Amino acid sequence: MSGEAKLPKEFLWGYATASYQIEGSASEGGRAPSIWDAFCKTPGKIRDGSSGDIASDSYRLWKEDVVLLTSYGVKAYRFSLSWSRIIPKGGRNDPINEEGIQFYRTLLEELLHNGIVPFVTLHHWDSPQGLHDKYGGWLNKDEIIEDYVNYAKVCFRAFGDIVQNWITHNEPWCVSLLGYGSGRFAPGHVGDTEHWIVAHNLLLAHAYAVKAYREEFKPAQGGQIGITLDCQWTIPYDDSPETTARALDFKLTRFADPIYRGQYPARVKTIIGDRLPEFSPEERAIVQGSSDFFGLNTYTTHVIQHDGDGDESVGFVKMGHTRSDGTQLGTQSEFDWLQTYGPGFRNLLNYLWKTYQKPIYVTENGFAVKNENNVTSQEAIHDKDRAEYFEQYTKALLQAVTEDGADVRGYFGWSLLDNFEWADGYLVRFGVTRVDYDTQRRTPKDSAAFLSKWFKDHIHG
Ligand code: GBH
Repeated sequence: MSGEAKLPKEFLWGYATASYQIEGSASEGGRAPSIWDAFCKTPGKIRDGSSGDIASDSYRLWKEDVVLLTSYGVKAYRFSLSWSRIIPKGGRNDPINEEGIQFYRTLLEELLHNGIVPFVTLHHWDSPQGLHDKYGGWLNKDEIIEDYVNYAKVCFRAFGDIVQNWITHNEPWCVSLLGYGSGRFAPGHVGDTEHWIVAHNLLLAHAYAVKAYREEFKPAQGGQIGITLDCQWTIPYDDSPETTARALDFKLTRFADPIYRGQYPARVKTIIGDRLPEFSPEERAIVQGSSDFFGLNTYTTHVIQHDGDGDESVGFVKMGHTRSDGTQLGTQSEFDWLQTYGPGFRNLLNYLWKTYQKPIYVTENGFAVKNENNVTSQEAIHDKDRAEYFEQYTKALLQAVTEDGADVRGYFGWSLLDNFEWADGYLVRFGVTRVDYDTQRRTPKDSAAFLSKWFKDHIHG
């Protein structure tokens, strides 16, 4: 392999975070509860009984976060805005919280001052509880679209002069399926029809926000806007192209095809029938072409098998991580679903580039070291398995770009900090920076040093 291969000079790399996972100060600065605040208070929902009330304390320690980012030499930082910090009650006629606007404005200015390009996510799962109470949140098509577009416009107006990269939603698959299907995530609704409605409404809200940006803000502000979808690469357990296609359709194509091609995939329509909502011709025209780039969150590869008695919502596909010859894909993480397997990342980038022909930003990629929560901070900072993961995934990234020609323009490691890992509370850590939750002290781990050096060496000067 040539030691010469490098990413283009403009390539952006950095870390990603999300408001509810890092900010804390849940009742400070005029913020009102999101659906995650309410969900965390429901007994049994969060494995360690915790919440994001304090999290990594970034609402107070945001300056330290920027110092860390600067010390890591990143070029970009992806974070999310808390809707209920900006419009506490959430709705289009509800008051805007100037303290919330000011908080993000100051953070953005500090990032720019340090030469760090912000990527701003509008919705990383923490929609206002007030809207859920009032009309069912994401289930109520007409109300939520208007309220979301209003919120988006408030953000474009407040920050658009200094933000050039917008992401509408993080992982609509998780919001719909886990929030309104299995109920593992907020708001904890269980059912087999509603999550299709929520997914549909998320697509529409995204598309109308993009339309508003393009018509009312982009001419003066000139930024780009898109959505982030989550997808893992798959390897069939036994040879079955139909299972592979079905797995992809139910995970990714059901969001990507409406956005990039204007329609739901046929396989999904056949199986879900009239429980799958339809786009009116006017809606279809707005949804199609509604993303300037492909925002991709990806963590691992799954070994998949047809499972006729299994879960319809994922296309009757069973996910595993052991091949039919008994071998495992790679190093096991703290999570069952996550193993290290770099070649799958290269395949996925190639597949997405060939299929959708949109510039790709990898908006999340990362690893949870097994038992990392059970060791001292001194031990945890030597996160060998995470560094090995990043070594494999950056190698795959470089190959996809320089050997295969995939148009990948950015890469964000998940995550800058250890943080609140949703239903797993503080038991699972993804940070390249150790957070001691007693003192909120931040300590760089070895994986942070690895990525800093790797990108320094592999981006053209
Ligand atoms: C990301 O989702 C999130 O964007 C981020 O906020 C989070 O901290 C990070 O992952 C690490 O988990 O067994 O049915 O619950 C990645 C997509 C969604 C993959 C949940 C694993 C578990 C499926 N993940 N999924 S289930």
